[in-house]
Amino acid sequence: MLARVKDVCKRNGLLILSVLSVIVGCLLGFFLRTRRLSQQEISYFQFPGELLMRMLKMLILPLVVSSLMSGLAALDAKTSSRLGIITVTYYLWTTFVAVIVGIIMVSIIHPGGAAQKESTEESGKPIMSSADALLDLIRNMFPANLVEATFKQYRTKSIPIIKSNKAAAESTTRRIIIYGVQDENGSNVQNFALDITPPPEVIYKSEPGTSDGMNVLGIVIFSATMGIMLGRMGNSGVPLVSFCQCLNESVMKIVAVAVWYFPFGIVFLIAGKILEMDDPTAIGKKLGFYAITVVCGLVVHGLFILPMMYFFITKKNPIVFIRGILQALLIALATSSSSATLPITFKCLLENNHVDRRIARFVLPVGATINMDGTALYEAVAAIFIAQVNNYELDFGQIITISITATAASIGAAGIPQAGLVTMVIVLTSVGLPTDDITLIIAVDWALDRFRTMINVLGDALAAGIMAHVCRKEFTKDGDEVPLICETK
Ligand code: DAS
Repeated sequence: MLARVKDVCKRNGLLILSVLSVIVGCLLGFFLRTRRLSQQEISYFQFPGELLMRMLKMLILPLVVSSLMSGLAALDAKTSSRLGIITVTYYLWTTFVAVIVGIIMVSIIHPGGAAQKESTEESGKPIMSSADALLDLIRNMFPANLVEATFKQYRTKSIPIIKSNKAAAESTTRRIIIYGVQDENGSNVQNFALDITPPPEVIYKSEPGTSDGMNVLGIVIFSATMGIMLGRMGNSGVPLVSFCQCLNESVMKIVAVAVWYFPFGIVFLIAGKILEMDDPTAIGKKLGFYAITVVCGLVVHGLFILPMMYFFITKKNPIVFIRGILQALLIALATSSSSATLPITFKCLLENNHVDRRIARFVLPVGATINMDGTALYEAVAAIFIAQVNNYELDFGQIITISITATAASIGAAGIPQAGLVTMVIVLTSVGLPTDDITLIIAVDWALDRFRTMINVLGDALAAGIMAHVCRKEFTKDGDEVPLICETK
C-alpha cells in the first residue's frame, strides 16, 4: 500500500502539489482578510505570485514564435493549409456552440430578474452599430505594425468604473486600462493588452516591455508566411528551422524547471487576489444567480459538450485526456490567463497526452488567441443578463447579433486576465445596451474569469487532441512519426 502511495505521489507529485496550493491559497487569502493588512503588506505578500506571472509571461513570446515557425516549417504547404482550415473551422464551431449554450442557460435561469433596476428607463441607442462593432473588431486583429503592436504598450484610455452599489463605491474605484495603439484621432484601434488595476491607493506599477496580450493572430500570419517560405526554401531554410526548434526546446526545458516553483507561486497568487477582492457579501443574491448561470454554462460546455465532441471524433476516452492536462487547468485557474498558461499546456500535451509536437505547435498558439469558448459563453450570458436587468426585451435579430458579436469578441480578446470584460463592450453596443452596466458584474468577474479561462485552455487542448487524430495519416506511418520537410530531429 505504501509503495503504491509512493508511486502515485512520484508520478503525480506536481499535480497534487498544485491542487493543494490552490486550496491553501484560498484558505490563506480568506484568513488574511480578517487580519486587515495594509496595502503595502498586501503588495509584499503578492510578490511571489507576481514572480510566477512574470515567469509565464516571459516565456509567451519565444514559445509562440518558435513553436509556430518550427511547427509550420515542418509541414508541407498542403498539410499546413489542411491543418489550418480544419483547426480554424473547428474553433469557430465550438465557440458558436458555447454561445448558444450560454444563451440557453441565461434564458432558462433568468438571473436578471433578481437584479432588475427600479427605473427601467429605455436603454440608450447603440453607440456603435453592429456592423461597425464587427468591422472594428476585425480591423483590430490586423495591427498596422505587428512589431509595435507586440512589443510596445500604449495607454490609450482608462474607463473609470465606479461600483454600482454605494458600499463598494466607497471602498474601491476600479480602473480598466486598455492598452492599444491609438490612431491620429485618438480612438483605440488595437487592443492587445489590459490591466485591471487595484484601487488607486495601491501605486500602479506599469509593466515595461512586451504586452502579454500580443496579437498572436498577427504572428500566426507572419509565421504562416515564414512556414510556407521556409517550406519553399528547401534545405537552405533548415538552419532557421533548427534555430526555432532549439529555441522551442530551450523554452520547454525552462518550463520543466520553473514548473516546480508554480505550486509555491499559486498559493500567493490566489491568496493575493482574494486579499484584493471587494467585500464578497457585496455580491449578494442578484450576482449570485448570475454567477451560477455562468458556471452552469461553462460546466455544460466544458465538461459535457467538448468532451463528447472529442469522444465522437477520436473514439478515445476524454477523461483520460483531461486528466493529462489537469496541471494546465490549475495554472489557468490560478493565473486567469490562457496565454500565460500556454507553456504548461504544451508540457501536458506533449508529455502526458503524447500529442504530435507539430500539431501542438500550431493548434495551441492559434487557439490561445482565437479560440475562447469560455469567454464567448460568458459575454453572451453577461449581455443578456444586462438586458434582463434593464427589462429590455431582445428580439430574435438581437439574439443573433449577440451570438455573432460574442463569437467575434472572444476571437478578438487577448489571453490575459479579464480580457473578456473589455471586448464585452462590443457585444453590448451591438444591441444598444448601456456599457456602464458592466459595473454590475465586475464584483464577480475576477472569479468567473478563472473558470472561463480554464474552459478556454480545455478547448484548445482538446482541439489539439482532435487535430492529432484527424491528421494522423499525414504525421504517422505504421505508428512511426513521419518526418516532414525541414523536420530535423
Ligand atoms: N482571461 C482570459 C483568458 O486568458 C479569458 C477572459 O478574460 O474572458 O483566456
